[in-house]
Amino acid sequence: MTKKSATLILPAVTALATVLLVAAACGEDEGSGGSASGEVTDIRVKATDDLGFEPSEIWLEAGRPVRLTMENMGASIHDFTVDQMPMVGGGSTGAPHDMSGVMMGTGGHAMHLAVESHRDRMMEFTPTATGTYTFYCSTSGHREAGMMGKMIVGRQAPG
Ligand SMILES: [Cu+2]
Repeated sequence: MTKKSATLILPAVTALATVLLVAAACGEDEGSGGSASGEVTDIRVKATDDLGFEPSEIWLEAGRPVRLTMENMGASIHDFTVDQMPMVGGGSTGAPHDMSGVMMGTGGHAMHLAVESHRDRMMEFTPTATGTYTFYCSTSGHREAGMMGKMIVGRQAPG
């Protein structure tokens, strides 16, 4: 299964990169809540000190850009981390913090979005392959306590 999808990822990424470049060249609408972002899926995830995410299941479409905002409802730092997921964008953002002994920004994550207490942060990415991917909080002990969920990426709906 992974072998088959691996061969499909490269052309998809190239096509997506082209689309993104074209989109950027066509002018950036800096307005907030503008209609130019009609193709973007807006996702809001809440992280709580109960060591959970809300929602813990996120449904996405391959090839459709996502604007994910994580809101930290708790008193301690939480993050939204995905180890492996084919995507354009993503990366690392937010405050450095204790991640079970791993320094932030040393790579190895498709996505790492760290959010301080009672703040929110946004990250943009486009999933490029269908599948189910685990996300979790990498703050020490949080994943082990159940602070995780899944992103289910399906085919983009036609039209
Ligand atoms: Cu956490």
